[in-house]
Amino acid sequence: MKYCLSVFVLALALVAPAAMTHDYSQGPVTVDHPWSRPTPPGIPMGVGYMSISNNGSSDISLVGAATPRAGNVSIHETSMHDGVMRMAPVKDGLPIPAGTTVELKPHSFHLMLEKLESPLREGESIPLTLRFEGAQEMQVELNVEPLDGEVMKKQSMDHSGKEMDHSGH
Ligand SMILES: [Cu+2]
Repeated sequence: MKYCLSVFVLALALVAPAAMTHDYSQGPVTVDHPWSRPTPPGIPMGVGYMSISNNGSSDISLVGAATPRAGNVSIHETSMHDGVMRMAPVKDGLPIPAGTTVELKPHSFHLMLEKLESPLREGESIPLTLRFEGAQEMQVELNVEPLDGEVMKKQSMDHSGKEMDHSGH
């Protein structure tokens, strides 16, 4: 048992840094680790996660995004109301005040890649254009990361369940 655990930890240590490290900087903006999840066939929606830092002295907003892989990309926020998880489009852009970092992550802000023309597959890099108010547009790539391990599998099942009833993710 102990042996298995240490092999698992070692494997994580070897694999994680390569998969986790990629960032983009342009002017005052740094986008760290843009990533996505593989999508099951027949589900035309995917997600986009990343953290965006504004190292400048004036506020900016993320106002839109686009990728050739999806018909439309929306900025969403997932929130809890009376114990029910919901998501809603972020109106007027996602503010990133000067000197702060905003994380797009599961159960929080995220990009929705809508009208996917083909499933997102593990290992792919999805080109993505981020449009800002107060900063120049940026090109990044979403790494489609594997759903490996029990915790990830469970999250992914939760995720698709919620996606089906459109109550959030
Ligand atoms: Cu969403």
